[in-house]
Amino acid sequence: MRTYRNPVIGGFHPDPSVCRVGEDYYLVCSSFEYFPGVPIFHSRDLVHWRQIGNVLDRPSQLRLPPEAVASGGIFAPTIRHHDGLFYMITTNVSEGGNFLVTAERPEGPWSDPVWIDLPRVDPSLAWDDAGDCWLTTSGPRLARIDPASGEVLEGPVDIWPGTGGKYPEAPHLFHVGGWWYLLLSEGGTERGHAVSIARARSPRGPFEPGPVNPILTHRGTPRPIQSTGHADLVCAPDGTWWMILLGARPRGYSPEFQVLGRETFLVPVEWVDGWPVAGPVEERHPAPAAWHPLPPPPVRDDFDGPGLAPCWISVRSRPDGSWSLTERPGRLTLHATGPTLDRPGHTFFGRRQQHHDCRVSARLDPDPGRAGLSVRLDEAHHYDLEVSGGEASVIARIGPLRQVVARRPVDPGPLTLTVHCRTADPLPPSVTSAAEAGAGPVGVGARGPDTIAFSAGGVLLAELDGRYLSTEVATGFTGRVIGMYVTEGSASFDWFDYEGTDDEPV
Ligand code: 6LW
Repeated sequence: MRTYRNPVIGGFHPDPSVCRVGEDYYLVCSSFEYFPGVPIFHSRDLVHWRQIGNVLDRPSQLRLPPEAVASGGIFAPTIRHHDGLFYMITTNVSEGGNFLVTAERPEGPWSDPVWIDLPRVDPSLAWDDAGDCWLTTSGPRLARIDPASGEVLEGPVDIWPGTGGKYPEAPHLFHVGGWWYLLLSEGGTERGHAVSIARARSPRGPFEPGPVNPILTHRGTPRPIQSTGHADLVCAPDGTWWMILLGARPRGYSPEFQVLGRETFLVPVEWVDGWPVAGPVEERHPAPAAWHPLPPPPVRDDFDGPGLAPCWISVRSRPDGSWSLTERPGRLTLHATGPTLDRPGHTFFGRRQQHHDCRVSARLDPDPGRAGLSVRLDEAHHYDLEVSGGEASVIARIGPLRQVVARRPVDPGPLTLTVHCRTADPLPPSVTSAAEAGAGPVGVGARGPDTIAFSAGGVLLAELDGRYLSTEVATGFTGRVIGMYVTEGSASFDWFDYEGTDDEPV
């Protein structure tokens, strides 16, 4: 029997929402303080996804001022298709609140925001047969709106609050077989996460809870996939139902730690006596009937195309003039906009770390400037491999501490920088501390359950404990992003490689 492998979209891709149009599926995720925002993916089988763009790709749609804290910005989006139009509704918690944008084609262009004067997060849309548009938010609350103007026509009112878990959120309404099903997540987005269900004859309720709630949770289990929740449902053309949801893959012991953030998973749904039943979420499940594999994504971005690939994200904004693909053709040239990665306003082009084991390399001409590769969770948690003034150095920023942990001279001119992330599995019973590592490059031999190694020109400079760049240390809703930066002058990058090495093909 053919199976597929979870997660279906690895790395920091939380709060997934999915819709189907004919035989095509479209999926969006949260993006928080990153610009452009709300990555959008396409699939023909729910398993193989390709990013086709970013819904919020211009400042008129997404403003993230310097005060927008890490894990602020864009929270959970919902994508729906109604009457020939795509709708994406989300919340900018740092500027403006709830809004929706529309598009005729999922790759865009998407409209400017239609603002909706309602509090709370996790907005979702559903239409009834009369054409009325129902909006739900965390709480959960229900309102009727005019999606063209954003005007609130009725409500908001509280609806079924779940089974008592904290943060009843991510409500989605589905009209199936004469019932309105309310799918809800509760218990918080960490290890207590759960998905519950209720139904009513009208979106206004009253809602009766399902006979077995939660319908899906991994709380309190030793399952390798944890934090499962924030779910959306979709029906395939063959009538089978599927749930898309977030989960995490923690590693290590007491406490576990997660470095990739919350990822996107897929699980089959059965209907039993008129109620959906799903889970647990396994690493492998029997595949959907449709099967449309995609070629593996290219390891190398040569920066030879006319535009940037959609995987590249910057922090808060991407000012014109801070980057160019034409200044030195075939290269990504970056100009510094701020002097440090420790504060907002710097020039950074990164992509999500999607595998526990991966190798990232870039060919850099520092031109002369201060530039390099950074593995980041936020301004206060990043490791940098930096080139400046004839020297390559490794800098660790962990909370209030900032330390140059290794440096060595390098020849002038282009240089290849390499970052190698590894998570040990099976886990070692003990962790050697960096202090015990002895002579040689910093940290080498201090192999904890998660390491990040930094090399310049093929020479290893340092190997650091990756757990400091985890959700448990940094807190927040994101995951690791690895990318190129410049904090002084300018630099050009000839190419950037990202190779995930821990995945079997799906
Ligand atoms: C999101 C909430 C959640 O708004 O985390 O897992 C919050 N669920 O629904 C941020 O991603």
